Amino acid sequence: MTFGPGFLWGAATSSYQIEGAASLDGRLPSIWDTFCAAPGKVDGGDTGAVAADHYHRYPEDVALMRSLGLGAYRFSIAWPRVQPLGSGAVEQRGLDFYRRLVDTLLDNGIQPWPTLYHWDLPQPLEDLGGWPERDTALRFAEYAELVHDALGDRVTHWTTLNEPWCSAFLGYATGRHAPGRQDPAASIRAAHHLLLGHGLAARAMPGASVGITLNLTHVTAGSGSAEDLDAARRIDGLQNRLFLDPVLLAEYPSDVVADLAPVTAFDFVQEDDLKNIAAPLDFLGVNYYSPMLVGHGSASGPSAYVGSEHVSHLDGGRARTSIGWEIDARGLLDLLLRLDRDYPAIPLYVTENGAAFDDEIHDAERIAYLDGHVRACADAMARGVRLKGYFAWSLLDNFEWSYGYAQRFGLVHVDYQTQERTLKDSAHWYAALIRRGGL
Ligand code: IFM
Repeated sequence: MTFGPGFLWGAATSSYQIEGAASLDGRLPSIWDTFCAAPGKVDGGDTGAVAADHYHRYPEDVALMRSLGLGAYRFSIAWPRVQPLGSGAVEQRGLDFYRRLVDTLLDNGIQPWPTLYHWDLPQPLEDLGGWPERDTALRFAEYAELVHDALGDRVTHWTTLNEPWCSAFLGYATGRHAPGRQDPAASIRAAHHLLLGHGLAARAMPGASVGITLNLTHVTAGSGSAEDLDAARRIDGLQNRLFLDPVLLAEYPSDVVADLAPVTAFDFVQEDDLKNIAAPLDFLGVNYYSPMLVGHGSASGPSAYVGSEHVSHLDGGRARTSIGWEIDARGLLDLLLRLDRDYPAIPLYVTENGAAFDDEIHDAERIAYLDGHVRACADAMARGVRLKGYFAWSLLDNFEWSYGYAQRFGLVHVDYQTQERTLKDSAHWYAALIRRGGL
C-alpha cells in the first residue's frame, strides 16, 4: 500500500500537554492551569506546569522529528503565552518561542502546522464568561490575526480550533475539562461562539491555507429498530453534524436544533453568523480514535451529549486501549467515506489518530492500532476519498488532560523524572512507513 509522494506524514502535540514553562516569559494562567489547581479535577493532582518541558527542549524534539522523517509537525500555540490577558498587549517573548520553533522546523525540512486553539483559553477571558459569551469569539479572531501577522511569512497551513466539541461539552456541560462548568445551555452557546470564532479567525488570515480540526466518529445503532436508529441519529447530530454543517454548509442541522429545543432556543445566533462560520476553508482536520455504538435506553456514557436522555452507549465487544476506548479501524474508513459523500468539496487530513497503552518502549499494541488505521486511510483513498495526510497522536507522551500523565499516547516515551526521550518501537515503525511511503 503506497500513498504517493505528496501524502503528508506528520505527528501532533498541543501546547499545554507538552510545553511546561507555565509561568515563564510572561505567560499567564489559562483555564487549564486554574482547573489543575482545583483539588480532585485531574488524576494524581497532575498539572501541565512542567509537562514534557518542550519549551526548553524543542531543539531536541525537532531533531527527533527529523530522525523519524516527518513531513509536518502539528502543534498548538498557547494563547496565554502570546496574549496573556486574552486581549490587548502582546507578549513578544511568547511569540519569539513560536518563531524559534517554526524556524527550527523549517531548517529541518518539516512543515509547521500550528493550531491556534487547543483548549488553553486565557483565564481572564473565562472570568468574563468564557466561550458562552459572544465577545470571546471576537477576541479569538483578533488573536488569530496577531499570530498570523507574526508567523504568516513562514507558516502556510493554519488550523483554527482543535475539537470544539470537547471545549464546549466537556468544558461547559460535563465539567470534566476546564473550565469545569456544568451548564448544558451554556455549552451550546459555547459551541456556537467557538464556531463563530473559527469563521472570524479564518477571515482574519488572508492568504493562509486554513482548516479546522473536529473530533468526529462513526456512529452506529445497536439494532435496526426505529428507536435505536433515532438514538444514532441524535448522537451523530451532536458529535458530527452540529459542527460539520455550519462550517461546511452554512446551516445548523434542523433535527439537532429540534433535539436541543428543551435546552436552548438558539437565540444567540445573530444575522450573518452562519455566513461567517462558513468562511472559505481549505481543509478539514479529522481526529478519530474510536467508533460509537448507541441504542435507545436510559442515559449512559458521556453525559456530554446534552439533550440525549434516551440514549445509551453500548459495548461493541471490541478490544480497548488503556484509556478504555474501543479499537475499530473500520470506523475510520466508514467515517472518511461518509465525509467524502456528505461534504465532497473539502480535502481531508487525519490530524489525530493514535492509542494509549500501558506498555513503555516495546509497544506492539500501538503498532497494531496504527497499522490498522493507516490501512483504513489507504482503503479510503483507493475508493476516491481526497485524503491528503495523516498525523499520529502523539509525538511525545504528554499530559492527557483530566487523566494526567497516566495515559501515554506517544511514539516517543518521556521519562517525566529526567525528561529523557526514548523512541518506542512504534516510532521506528512509523519512520519505516514514512521512508517507504506506505505499508
Ligand atoms: O490528548 C488528546 C488531544 O489533546 C485531543 N484529541 C484527543 C487526544 C487523546 O485524548
